Amino acid sequence: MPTGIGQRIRRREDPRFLLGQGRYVDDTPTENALYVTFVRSDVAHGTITSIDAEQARAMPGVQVFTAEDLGLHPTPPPPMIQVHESMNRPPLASEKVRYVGEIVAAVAAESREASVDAAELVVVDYDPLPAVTDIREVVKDEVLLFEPSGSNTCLRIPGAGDENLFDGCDVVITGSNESPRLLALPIEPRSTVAEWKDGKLTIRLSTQTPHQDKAGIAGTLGLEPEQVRVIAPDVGGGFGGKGFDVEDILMGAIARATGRPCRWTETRSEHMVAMHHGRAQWADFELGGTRDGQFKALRVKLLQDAGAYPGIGAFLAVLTQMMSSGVYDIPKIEVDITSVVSNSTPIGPVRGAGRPEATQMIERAVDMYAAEIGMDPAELRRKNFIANEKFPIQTAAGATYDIGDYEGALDRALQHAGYQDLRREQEERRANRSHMLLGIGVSVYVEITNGIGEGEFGAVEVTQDGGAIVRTGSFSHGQGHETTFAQIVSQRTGIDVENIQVVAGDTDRVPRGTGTYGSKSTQIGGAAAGQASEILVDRAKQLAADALEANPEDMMLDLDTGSFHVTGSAQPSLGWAELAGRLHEDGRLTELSAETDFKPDQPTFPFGAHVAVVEVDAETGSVRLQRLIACDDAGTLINPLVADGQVHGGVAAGIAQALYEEVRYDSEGNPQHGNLVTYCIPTAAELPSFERIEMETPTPVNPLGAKGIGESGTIGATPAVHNAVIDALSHLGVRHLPMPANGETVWRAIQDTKVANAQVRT
Ligand code: MCN
Repeated sequence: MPTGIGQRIRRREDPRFLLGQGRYVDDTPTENALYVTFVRSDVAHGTITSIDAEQARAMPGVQVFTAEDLGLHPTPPPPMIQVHESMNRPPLASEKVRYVGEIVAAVAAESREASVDAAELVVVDYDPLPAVTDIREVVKDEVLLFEPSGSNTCLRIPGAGDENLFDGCDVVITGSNESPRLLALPIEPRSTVAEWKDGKLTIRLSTQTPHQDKAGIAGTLGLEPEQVRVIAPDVGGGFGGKGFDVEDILMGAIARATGRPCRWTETRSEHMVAMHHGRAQWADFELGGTRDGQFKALRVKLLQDAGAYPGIGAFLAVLTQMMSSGVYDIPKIEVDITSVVSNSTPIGPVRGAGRPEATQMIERAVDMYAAEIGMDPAELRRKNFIANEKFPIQTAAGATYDIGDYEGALDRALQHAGYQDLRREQEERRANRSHMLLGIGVSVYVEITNGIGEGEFGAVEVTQDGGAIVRTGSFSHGQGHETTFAQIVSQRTGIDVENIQVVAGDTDRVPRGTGTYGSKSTQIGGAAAGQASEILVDRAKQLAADALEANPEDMMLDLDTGSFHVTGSAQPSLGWAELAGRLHEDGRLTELSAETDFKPDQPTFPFGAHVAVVEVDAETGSVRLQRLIACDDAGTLINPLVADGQVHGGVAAGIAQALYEEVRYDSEGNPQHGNLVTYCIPTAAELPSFERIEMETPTPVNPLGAKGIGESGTIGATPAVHNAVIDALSHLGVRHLPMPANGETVWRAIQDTKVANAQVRT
């Protein structure tokens, strides 16, 4: 009996994870291994004057590697970012350090303890230089990180500069939004085990992108791709943060230099400065339109912090630009992008990657516009939505949205929330001068998944016992592919989900792939698995027809029983196991397999509406999230239960950004977030039970009708919660709050309005 698409089955991988039976990189057994510890800069910006490793090298069994020992070349950023070559990133710093956490040396020893002790004996002397971490300062170029480049700007896409952009507008609101620098913070930190054998490097990584890592590692170590095997075992979360990085290059190089297997697992505090951070974008916006609420033009100026070395983080603002129209029909949009380097951990994707920033910007602008013209924020949204009949539509920001029903999503969310009753309660509390203020925040979002329209590999083969193995180039670092990909194959073959094994994350067992980011796995990897299943079934019909001496044209697959027979006559029939058994006897089992690459024409654009209800104590500033209603539309859901889980995790991360999390540096570039006491993440105790409303608008972009769901919750929740806190305080005159809108921020904003109001009265 197939367990097909749309069934709410429990995740098959969960018993393994919940019972502690997951196997992660650090669980890899190795014999005769060396343990590596990295010596990292504790200075944000400085010239290296000396590295003294004598004492460390004198310890028994200790080897120390500096830049000159390994002879690795600096790596340029991905091709979409063209920078001066001085901005290429050296795996080990040799002349200058540019952020706290940059690697200066690597120490290998016989045990983890010995390598940590030896690393402490490596003395690095620096001539400190002024550090810059505030991007509004960085952009002035008064302190340069890379002098030969002559500027801190690493990506510049100027806006059109139309002086008449707001002609004909009665109202133009002006505001800004900072998306604070965040951590991805997976439970499992990064870990690498590298081993050379017979001229081949086998490297186990905690990653989201095994095949891309293979290409990257081979390229930087000067190897042929077939000399590298990447294995990603179970991965304890990635949230956008895991892909091959300088540590992995170094581990491959150190294993080659020592001829021994090498292991490294980062500590939590190391992880917090060493793995790339996310967001860190500043947006100044102007939204213009008519006094009765029709938007006419949007101008946005984006300033993106790329951190110390420009990588994909510099490019994230381009995704923000692409999604800047949000769900609205805005005829004219102008976006100006500047990405800069700063003395901080490099920026990269963190769940949402560029799209939450767009939603936060436009949803804040819409709320400000509503306040300006005195219109209900939900009503103003409704008035400006892209109408359902306009899809597919290219927005003025340049994205071509596949399909949408934004009003449908908003209606469902508002109705479920009891929006009018909430507004009445808010009025009553204000009229009664209650200090427990109620805030209602709305956000309607659209995002882009499979952002650059990539394709993916998928293969299915039948095993001798009639089960199936699915090979996919996608990789699950917690999303549940072992369940949902099996469902896709089960629906098309009638093979029971329990008899379908999903193989991913080993570049020797899966020939090609792109990995997982941008919530693209289901729509391309899932679609490829589905397509391969269909090819397989066609082949199997032919083979069954041969065996039953029937006409292949007349053969059908009965999905309920998983058996082939002639249409209209249930007997004789041949099940998968019987067919596979016969082919196996003839040495032809491999004929019962199929592989394909699925490539869609374009990305997909999931959408949804979130409503947040908060209670703010006007005396203390403390904020409590009471309710979060989420209506997220990812097209056809393969497994609504898995989708629920994805939305729950995403929403928690979105709320965390709005209310709790923030990476901070002091004026000298010292990180203030070195552990989980200073970096504040919410637990279940801080969060209410989320109220999720399902909605499915299938996309025409792939045969599954599926769009991505992995990041939606994060994108929708942050602006809803942020808007809710500001809404609670709006009658006091508060128009803006920086994120995270925590007790301190809120209390200060209330005090500021009191001071301002007192000054007005005086
Ligand atoms: N799904 C579904 N129906 C759909 C879409 C998805 O049933 N229409 C299911 C999928 O089959 C899959 C899950 O939902 O089991 C997520 O699928 P998809 O939206 O295709 O996203 P990806 O699998 O490509 O996951 C990536 C995405 C990203 S980019 C980040 S970051 C992220 C995330 O998903 N990191 C996560 N979810 C995470 N979940 C966990 N537990 N841990 C992370 O690190």
